Amino acid sequence: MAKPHTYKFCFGPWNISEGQDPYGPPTRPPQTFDWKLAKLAELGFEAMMFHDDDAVPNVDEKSDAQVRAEAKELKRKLDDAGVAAEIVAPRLWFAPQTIDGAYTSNDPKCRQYAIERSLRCIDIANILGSKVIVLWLAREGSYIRESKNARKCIDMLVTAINKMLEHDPRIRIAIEPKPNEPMDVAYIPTIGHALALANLTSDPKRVGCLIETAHAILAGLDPADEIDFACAFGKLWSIHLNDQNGLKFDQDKPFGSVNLRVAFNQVRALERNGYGKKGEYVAFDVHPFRTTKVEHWTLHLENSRRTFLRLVEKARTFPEAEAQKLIADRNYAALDQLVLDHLMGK
Ligand code: GLO
Ligand code: MG
Repeated sequence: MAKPHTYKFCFGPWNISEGQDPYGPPTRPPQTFDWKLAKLAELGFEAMMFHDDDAVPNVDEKSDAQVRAEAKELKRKLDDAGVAAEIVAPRLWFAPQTIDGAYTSNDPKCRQYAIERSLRCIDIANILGSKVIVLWLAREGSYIRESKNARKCIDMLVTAINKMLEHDPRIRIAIEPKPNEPMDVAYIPTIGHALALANLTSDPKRVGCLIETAHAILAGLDPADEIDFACAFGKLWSIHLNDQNGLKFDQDKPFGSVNLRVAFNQVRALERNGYGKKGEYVAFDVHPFRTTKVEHWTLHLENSRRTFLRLVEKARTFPEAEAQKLIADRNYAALDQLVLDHLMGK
C-alpha cells in the first residue's frame, strides 16, 4: 500500500465559470460567491484562490477602510467554512487603466494605478492569511513590437515588484508566466524568464513562480521539466494543473484530459521534489466545457483531483528498479512500453 498522499487542493471562484467564450454568451446562470464556497467545502477542497476583486468586489471603488472591513468579513466566512485562502492575485487586466498593460503601460499614471492596486492586494492577502501573491502578467507584452520598449518594460516590471516587496517584508510573489493570450507575445513567457526576473529584484528569494500546465504547453515546453527547473531553485510556490490540446487558445481542460502521460510526468516531478511538504497547494485552473449542464458544474474539478490522486498512485508504484535496468541498458524502447503498460494497467 502506498503511503497516504500529503496533497492539499484548491481552485478559484472563476473555475466555476458560466461558459461564455468570444463567440457566445454564458450557458449557465452565474452563482453567488457563497454558493461556490459552500460547494468547495462540500467537495473537500482545502483552500480557495482569489483575485483581489473576488475577495473584495469592485475594489477600485472602495476606500481602504471598506476594503479592510470586507476582507475581514470574508476571512470570517472562510474560517467558518474551514477553508484557507491559498493566494491572492491582483486582477490587472480588466480596468481601463490596464488597456495598454499594467506595470508596463506606456502611461505613467496607469503604471501607478497598477502598483497601487497590487499593494492593496497585499493588504487583502494579509487579512485573509495568505502568504503568496500571484502575478499573472496578462497584459505585459505587446500586440506589435514597436508599440513598447521591451528593455524599459523589464525595468518597469522590476520597479513594480520591488514596490511590492518593500510594502510587506514577509509576502512572497509567485509569477505565473504565459507566453501569449491576451497578448500576442508576453514579456515573461516561461519559468526561466520568471526566475531570471526574480534575480533582478531587491529580494530575489521572495520572488518565485507558479507553473500552469497549459501555459507551459503553449510555450512549447514540457510542464514536467518546468516543474523540475523551478524546484531546482526551490521556487515552485503554487501550481495550476490543467490540460491543453496543442498550440491554440488557452483551454484549461481537466487535468490529464488531453495527455495522460504528460500529466503522469508532472505528478512524478511533483513527487520527486516533495511538492506540498512545505504547505504548497495543488490548484486546478480548469473550466467546465461550455456544454456543461448546471447539475454537472463541478465535475471538471472533482475529476481533475481524482485523476491527480490516481496518478500519484501510479507514480508511487512505478517499477523503478526495472526502469533503472532498462536505462542502464539504454533500452528506451522497452522503457517507453514499461511506462505505457504501467499507465494502462497490465
Ligand atoms: C489565465 C490564468 C489565470 C490566472 C489567475 C490567477 O490564463 O491562468 O486563470 O491563473 O488569474 O492569477
Ligand atoms: Mg492559471
